[in-house]
Amino acid sequence: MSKKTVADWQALAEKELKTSPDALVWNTPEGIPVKPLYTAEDLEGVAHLESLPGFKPFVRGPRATMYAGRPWTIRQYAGFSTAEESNAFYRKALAAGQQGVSVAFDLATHRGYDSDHPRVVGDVGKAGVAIDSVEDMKILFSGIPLQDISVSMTMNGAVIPILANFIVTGEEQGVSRDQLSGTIQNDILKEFMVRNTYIYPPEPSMRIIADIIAYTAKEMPRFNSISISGYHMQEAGATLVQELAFTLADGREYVRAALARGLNVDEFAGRLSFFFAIGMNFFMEAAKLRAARLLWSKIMEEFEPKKPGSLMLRTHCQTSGVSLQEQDPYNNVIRTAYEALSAVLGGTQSLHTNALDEAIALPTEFSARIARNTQLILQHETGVTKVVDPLAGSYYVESLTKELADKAWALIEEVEALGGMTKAVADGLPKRLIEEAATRRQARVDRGEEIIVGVNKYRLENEEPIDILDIDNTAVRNAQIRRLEQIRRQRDPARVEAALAALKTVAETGEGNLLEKAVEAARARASVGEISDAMRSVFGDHSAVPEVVTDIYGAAYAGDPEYQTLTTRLSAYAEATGLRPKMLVAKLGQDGHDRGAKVIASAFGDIGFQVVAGPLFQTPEEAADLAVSQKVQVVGMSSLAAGHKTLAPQLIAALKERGAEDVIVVVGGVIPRQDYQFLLDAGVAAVFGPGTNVLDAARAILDLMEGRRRN
Ligand code: 3CP
Repeated sequence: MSKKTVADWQALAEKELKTSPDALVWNTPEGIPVKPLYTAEDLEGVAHLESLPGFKPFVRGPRATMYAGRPWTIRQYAGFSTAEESNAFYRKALAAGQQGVSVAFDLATHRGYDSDHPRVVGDVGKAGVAIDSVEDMKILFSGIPLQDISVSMTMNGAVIPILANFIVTGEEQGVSRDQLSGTIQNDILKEFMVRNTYIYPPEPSMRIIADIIAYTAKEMPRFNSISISGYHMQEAGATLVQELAFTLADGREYVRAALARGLNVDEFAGRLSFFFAIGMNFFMEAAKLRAARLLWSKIMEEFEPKKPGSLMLRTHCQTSGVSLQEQDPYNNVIRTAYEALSAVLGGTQSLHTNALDEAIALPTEFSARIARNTQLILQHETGVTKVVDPLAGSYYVESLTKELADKAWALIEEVEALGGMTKAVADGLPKRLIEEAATRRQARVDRGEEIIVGVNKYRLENEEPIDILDIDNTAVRNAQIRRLEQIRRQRDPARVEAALAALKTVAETGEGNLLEKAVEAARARASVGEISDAMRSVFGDHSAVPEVVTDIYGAAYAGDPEYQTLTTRLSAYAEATGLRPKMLVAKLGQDGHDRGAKVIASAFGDIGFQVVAGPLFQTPEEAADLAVSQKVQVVGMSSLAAGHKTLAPQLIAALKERGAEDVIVVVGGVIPRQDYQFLLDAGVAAVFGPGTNVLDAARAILDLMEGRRRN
């Protein structure tokens, strides 16, 4: 029998399909045409195929034996309410098989505010644990031996006081700095791009990072100084190529910052770590991790390190938060399991699997158990740990690895041409590209081109609400305020003042290390807010100007009759009233998750609304002032960090106080069904939860406006 060729297959496929198999090519959002068949021909000339795990360029994994030698770390991100409650949660999780701790801080802490600050009333203890001082941190890790359990802390804004508190907590537990193991996220560039929990402007923020790398390189050899994160980019809507390219370009920028600080590359490079999202594109996500390792070793070669470990990309992964759905939520268990397998096949070092209810609330004990067990079952029951890099040699995966690497490299070069990532971020290119990708995706989902089971297809008629965790934010805040007052009574004010003054001097002069001085201040029991403010008084606050992309959502709907009906109705409204409908998209409190707000602002603008994109971090009163001065008819409040029950009523009251009770208030974002009635009773006109089709929301808002006009 003669050997069959690809041409033979083409002919057979054409017969089967009655058209060219080219019709089966799937054009991914990355611009990668995925063919129905890959063969040895696709791998001709692919250089990385010959490599072995543990050796550069590490495509096949950073360790020689990978999970056969030691499985990845099961590291679930968690934290809520008070330090006491979070500590109890961690201890239970560790006893039930979790292997490392990962702390979620509340947004007040992220942004360097103590719990008693008036700007954070709706945020304390909500989306993470409230930490105001060493005393809270000591409770958080009580009974958790910090020399044995590695701790990840997702902190970027208030990174100096939090790391200082962690070091002092270790000291007071009898664990010296050099024994502490773990990771601090400390990745500010992506905050300016997508996550928005920054405090200071870019330049001093980059200095903070260099100071932390310098301090940990010298004092904390087991500690990873940074977790260079693409996760939030994918969550904000980035394609995998964008996630890969911008993350690695960020990494390169941090290396340059540390070198500029006078460090030798081998002193710190081995303790740089990474963090990626793993979404539903199963093979491409695994290939992404392989491509990331390949590209990072290429980038690091430029700096001519001597140690092989300096070329090695080690990463944490988290299954995709945006892939979770509110509708038919048990589907999320299935999604997360596939994503977890993909992360493991890609060779992650550490993994968080999302809980099924994480699209709407913090995990309950029940949902957290399922999430943890998803990994335990992978580790103990499936056999996937036994063989290193089992996807190696797959025509498809190897080809994807190369294609992703090539495409990401082209984008990395584009960033380089702009002068590196700090400049590219200032120029706004990455943010713009990500927001365009997010808006395109929303249009694909709304149009049913991208299927989400239980959301835009196979939707259930009736959904039973599931039990979710609700935090009594007022009780947490009161408890935190009591402890802050106690600390202030017990500490030596002169010692605190001197430590804060010394920190301020280092900030002003650029001489010395900010973290070293903050450790002194933390020992003296200066609070997170006070340490942050000492630096704020020198560095100032960063404030971003909200920009909105245009003509992406509308373009996807070109010629669509439903879309046209809506735009015609809007024009008719404008003609009848002499006003184009005007809406303020408001973000209140310290919630910086603005993908939803940006997509809405962009899509509504295309549909025909005049949109005012409000700045981040407004108080309800500030948003009401803006609504009045801009004469909007509607305020759309976007809430993704659970502050809605506090903030929406305050917004409505503030509008009333300003005589603007006729302004329609709608709330969108991560709002549990259980809270809808509360919000409606408080005067909210409509609630748009996760999975809302944007056209449906626009139609509903127009109905409300027309209804008001008639009455
Ligand atoms: C590993 N080791 C091995 C092997 N594999 N030894 C022998 N044989 C092997 N096969 C060793 C390692 O060298 C290391 O020791 C130790 O075992 C631990 O392994 P590791 O791979 O370093 O794993 P881990 O300590 O878990 O560290 C993983 C990384 C770390 C490096 C990725 O940075 C990390 O844990 N990151 C987590 C970040 C995180 O959780 N972020 C949460 C974001 P040595 O150390 O002695 O070398 S949550 C954000 C959510 C969204 C939001 O922001 O709101």
